Parts: sequence; structure tokens; C-alpha cells
Amino acid sequence: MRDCLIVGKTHAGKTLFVLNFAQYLGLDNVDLIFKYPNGLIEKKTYSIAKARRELVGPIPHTTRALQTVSIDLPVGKGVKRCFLTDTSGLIDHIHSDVEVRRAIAQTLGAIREADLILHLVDAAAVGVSDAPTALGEVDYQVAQIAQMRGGYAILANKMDLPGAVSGLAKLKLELPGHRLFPISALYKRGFREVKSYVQHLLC
Ligand SMILES: Nc1nc2c(ncn2[C@@H]2O[C@H](COP(=O)(O)OP(=O)(O)OP(=O)(O)O)[C@@H](O)[C@H]2O)c(=O)[nH]1
Ligand SMILES: [Mg+2]
Repeated sequence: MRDCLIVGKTHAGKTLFVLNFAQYLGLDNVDLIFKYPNGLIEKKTYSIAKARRELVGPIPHTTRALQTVSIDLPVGKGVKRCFLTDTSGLIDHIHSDVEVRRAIAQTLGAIREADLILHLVDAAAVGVSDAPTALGEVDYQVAQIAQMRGGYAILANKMDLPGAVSGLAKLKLELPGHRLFPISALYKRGFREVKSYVQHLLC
């Protein structure tokens, strides 16, 4: 039990979460393993600041590969090595770009393999529109699939933005019965609770 997959719709904040969570756990530099849909595997070393500049962005489908970072979680007097994998963002429709479609298929395949799934949702976006619209069919489907398996939690992200508090309330109604953590990936809020949960599930 050591593979944690970060999934969610495009622009939910998955990449920023992975990088800032790694920094919260004490990493200033990360070795990221990129696994592309065409099978190519590549390792790149970044400072967290550089990774944020290059890998996080406002344009949908910025991430188009599985991007894995290893983290050490404290267990008793030692540590346990676990893997956090960022994924290409999901969408409700069929994308016109074949590369995006392949990247999404890769994410869906990885969901089957993971020990723990952290499902990021943009709570601020949910707050400013009808929950079913902002959540999207794909979020309901991920929650449904995850229900049938072990480790799964929803991370209601962007709690620093206006509308996120009402978004969180809507999320609780729309996706009841799941473990849910309000966070801000940007300001590293809610990370202590997420760390405890990941530690509990993976270690
Ligand atoms: N205010 C605020 N902005 C955030 C937060 N998390 C992410 N963002 C912003 O949301 C945008 C998308 O963030 P990413 O981390 O690239 O999103 P993603 O889910 O990886 O997107 P894809 O790679 O396209 O699937 C960026 O402009 C981030 O700066 C947050 O907690 N608060
Ligand atoms: Mg991304």
C-alpha cells in the first residue's frame, strides 16, 4: 500500500497540490518521473519553485502524463517511502485532441492500480454554479468507482477563493458519505489533515 493517485477535472489544482504537499512534507527539490501515454519514461529534477512555474498553469490540460514524486512519511521511529502521482485532468466530453484523449485514458487506467485516490474538486467553481454543472459527470463517476474500493477521499480545493464555502456545502450534499477535506493547495491549508489520512492509509 504505497501508491497515491491524485485525480480530478482539469484545472482543479492537482499539480499545485502535489508540489506544495511535497514541500509541506519537507522537500525543496523533487525528482519527478514522467510516464507519458506513449510509454516514454523520463526523470527530471526540479526545485519546487521551478516545478510550480513550469508545471502549474491556468490553461486546461497542462498535465499530460503521469508525474510521480516519492515522499517519505514518518512511521514510528522511521519513515515509509510512498509515491504521489499527479495525473492528466478529466473532462465530461470527448476532447478533440487525440493526445489529450490518450492522456485521459492513461489517468483512467491508473485509477484501477492505485492504493489510495485523492480526488481534487475546485470547491470555488462548485460554489459559483449549480453543483451538478461544476462537478461534472466525471466527478460523480470517480466517486462511484472509488466507493467500491478502499482508500478514497475528496479534497475540496481552492478554499481561499470566494464561493468555496458554499461550494463545500454543495459538495457534501452531492457526494455524501465520502471522506472530505477542505484544502487550499495554494496556501497549503488543510494539509495536516490530509497528511494524517495518507499516513493512516498508506503506512
Ligand atoms: N486560488 C487558488 N488557486 C489555485 C489553487 N490550486 C490551484 N490553483 C490554480 O488553479 C490553476 C490550475 O492549477 P493546476 O495545479 O495546474 O491544475 P491541474 O488540476 O493540475 O490542471 P490540469 O493539469 O490541466 O489537469 C492554476 O492557475 C493554479 O495556480 C488554490 O488552492 N487556490
Ligand atoms: Mg496538472
